[in-house]
Amino acid sequence: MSDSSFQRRKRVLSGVQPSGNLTIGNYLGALKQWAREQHRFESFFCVVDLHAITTPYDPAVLRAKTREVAALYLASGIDPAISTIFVQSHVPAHSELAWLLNCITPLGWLYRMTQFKDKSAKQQAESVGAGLLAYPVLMAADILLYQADAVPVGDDQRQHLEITRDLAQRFNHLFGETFTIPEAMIPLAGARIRAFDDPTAKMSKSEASEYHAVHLLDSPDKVKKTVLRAVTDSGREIAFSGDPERAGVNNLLELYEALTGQSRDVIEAHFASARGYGDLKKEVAAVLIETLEPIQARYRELTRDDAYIDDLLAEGAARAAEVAGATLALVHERMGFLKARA
Ligand code: AQP
Repeated sequence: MSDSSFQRRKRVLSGVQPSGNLTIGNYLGALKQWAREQHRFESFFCVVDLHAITTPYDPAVLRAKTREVAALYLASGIDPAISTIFVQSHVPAHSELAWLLNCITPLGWLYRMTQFKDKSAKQQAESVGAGLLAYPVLMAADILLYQADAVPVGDDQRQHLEITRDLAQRFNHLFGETFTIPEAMIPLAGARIRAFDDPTAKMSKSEASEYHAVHLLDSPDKVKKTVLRAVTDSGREIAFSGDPERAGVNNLLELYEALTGQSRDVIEAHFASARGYGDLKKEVAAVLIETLEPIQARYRELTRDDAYIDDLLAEGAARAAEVAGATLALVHERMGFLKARA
């Protein structure tokens, strides 16, 4: 081990946009692994509100969802005594570094991003903002400011992690070693939960259709209704499968796998005697309800007092600003900005 490995614990940074009601996909792809990994890594988790304004939004909803998402981090097991939780816009270094990185980002890299193509296709061409195109640059700034070694995310963020690594390498090449090159940390199970009403699509919190997703704050009744309506196929066999025709059943099984932690063999054996997809749906709904119950109870407790969350976020922003400020100062020096006189 080199001397430098003793200098600091490995770091993670990740975030979720306050752009809707958090889904079970956000929990399994992100929050659940954050809670697990916070014991191994020095952890920074932010509510990425600056990302949430890259598509049309309502300011009052953004404000309310920002606090809600922070409370859901805590309710999902993020411990503020060991992890730093903060709101992205409370640390101006994120916007500043994003601008600096924008200036060294080839446009071609951004036009290739799947998320930009998908999200811009859902809007009128003239209403697509430059921010949606530059979204991955802001995400790179979030990660690189903290010199993060790893970024725990769902599978859909793989491409954005690649561009972050490319940008860090480009910067280091142009201006000298500055940024740590981060690795994506993708969970083995639950990395890409699909929509209940369309298993060809990823489950997304900003999708409005009623039976698209299970949300972390849904009532047991709503969870049951959504899962029982899940689109499947006309077969009967309950087995994991990569066949696109069977994506609905496979999604239910992957959910069951990620929620219970059981192996695929054990799960298939368990459902071998089921009478049909109805049995599978009932059991998936039951484990979902069981998973959400303690999260919701804790959420209700935490949100009795907004001041508690706001105080934690203020403390988190101060800690985050220290780390981010040090990186930004180094970036300024490397890029040749004249230092302001104190
Ligand atoms: N369906 C999913 N399965 C597994 N992981 C998922 N994530 C999102 N959807 C799934 C992970 O959750 C984190 C939150 O990401 P985000 O809020 O920055 O944006 P996103 O990836 O675009 O997530 P959504 O829910 O689809 O948000 P909207 O609808 O606002 O765009 C990430 O780690 C992501 O991988």
